[in-house]
Amino acid sequence: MAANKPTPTPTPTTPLTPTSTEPTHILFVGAGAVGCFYASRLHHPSQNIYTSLTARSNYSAIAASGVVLQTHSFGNYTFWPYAVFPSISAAVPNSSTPSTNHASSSQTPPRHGWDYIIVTTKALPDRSDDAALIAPLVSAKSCIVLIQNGVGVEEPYRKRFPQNPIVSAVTVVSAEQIKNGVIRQNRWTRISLGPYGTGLATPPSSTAKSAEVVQRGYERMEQLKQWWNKYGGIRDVETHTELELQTIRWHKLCINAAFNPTAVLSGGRGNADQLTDPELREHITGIMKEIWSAAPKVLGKPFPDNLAAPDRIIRSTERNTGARPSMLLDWEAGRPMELEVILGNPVRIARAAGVEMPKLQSLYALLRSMQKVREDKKATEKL
Ligand SMILES: NC(=O)c1ccc[n+]([C@@H]2O[C@H](COP(=O)([O-])OP(=O)(O)OC[C@H]3O[C@@H](n4cnc5c(N)ncnc54)[C@H](OP(=O)(O)O)[C@@H]3O)[C@@H](O)[C@H]2O)c1
Ligand SMILES: *[C@@H]1O[C@H](CO)[C@@H](O)[C@H](O)[C@H]1NC(C)=O
Ligand SMILES: *[C@@H]1O[C@H](CO)[C@@H](O)[C@H](O)[C@H]1NC(C)=O
Ligand SMILES: CC(=O)N[C@H]1CO[C@H](CO)[C@@H](O)[C@@H]1O
Repeated sequence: MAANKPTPTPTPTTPLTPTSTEPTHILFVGAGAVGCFYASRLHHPSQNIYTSLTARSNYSAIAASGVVLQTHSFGNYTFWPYAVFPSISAAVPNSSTPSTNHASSSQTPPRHGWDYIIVTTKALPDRSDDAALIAPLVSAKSCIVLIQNGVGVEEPYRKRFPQNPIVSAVTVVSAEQIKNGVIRQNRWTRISLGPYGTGLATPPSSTAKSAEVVQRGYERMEQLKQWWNKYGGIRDVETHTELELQTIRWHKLCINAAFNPTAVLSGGRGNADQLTDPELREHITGIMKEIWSAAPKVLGKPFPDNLAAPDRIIRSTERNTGARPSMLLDWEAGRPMELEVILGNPVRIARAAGVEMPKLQSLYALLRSMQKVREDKKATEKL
């Protein structure tokens, strides 16, 4: 890291391996279940790769004891990030607010900025503009990575950061924060990555500039894949084109837009349990079919054969008894639900492409109203 002036030498120097050059600094924004799990597999000081976290309600727990991971795939271990920050502003390079690290109480953000900013908050565009929140962290060299459910999550970042590479990511991990700073990974590790260009409204090849940004997205994505895979032991890191990744996002809606809203509206039933009720089963199948028919029209590309069709999703869900979707847990805990990215955005994006999604629209309208009525009631009680 020290800026040693190279001594002039008449012979060409041996090419440096990537690990012997500048350190790579990666910041996860949102130290929840997904963030802590993937961050812990990406911190490799021996390879000059340093991963830091911004935490919020669990800051003091992580600052004091690190992140305790109980994993199905890698056993139990404690992850000590390079640095943990109590807020986004504390992680701004050259900011004066000190952060905490177990080795040093004056850990500061990297002077030369963040190479990767990986957003693992819940996607709640109706509550906070996370692209605006991270803006002070982003410099010319930053690649923005979004590991979140839903569709349309990238658009606010692309608008705000037209020149930065963006990698869009979908994970099927099953993980939860069982208490502050303690993350349990129940099963699965797969993460699918794809670069994000201009969005689907504009063809990716529209300008040389956008093609160049996508190209840089590819390069940064390959790097991440290698680190997670080679050093982090995650075997199923998959890389895709921009359009393929969007197909995967829409495909995952067949699960998230079907079972999650239904869990809340059916009075709290888990995914497999919903399928034991014939009327609910028909309703779930109808949602999946709606997505199955709409997505190819929106994306201009059919679902590839390797993605499970609705009947296969239903069969595998039946076997996974006991699973309760995150939207239900959020509703029960009085937290906002990811309604916009799982229901609102698909309805709006499809409509813009001339496709109506009446089943999703009904779920969206009902849940949004339920949430609003409850929050209005809470606000009145407080007065
Ligand atoms: N968990 C899974 O198994 C799973 C699987 C697939 C996909 N996903 C998706 O992955 C995304 C992340 O989910 P998750 O389960 O990891 O959620 P989570 O456990 O709730 O983690 C989100 C974290 O972000 C923090 N946060 C939010 N806004 C912040 C801010 N402005 N500054 C600092 N921290 C902030 C939250 O802090 P507070 O605690 O203070 O609110 C929380 O610790 C979601 O889109 C989810 O749908 C999750
Ligand atoms: C990890 O910790 C949990 C909780 O303490 C325990 O039940 C489990 O057996 C541990 N797993 C391993 C592999 O040690
Ligand atoms: C932080 O400050 C150093 C020295 O003043 C400067 O070289 C560096 O570019 C700054 N980093 C950022 C991200 O502004
Ligand atoms: C909101 C919340 O759960 N905050 C917790 C964050 O972590 C500290 C330390 O474990 C707890 O004391 C807080 O209650």
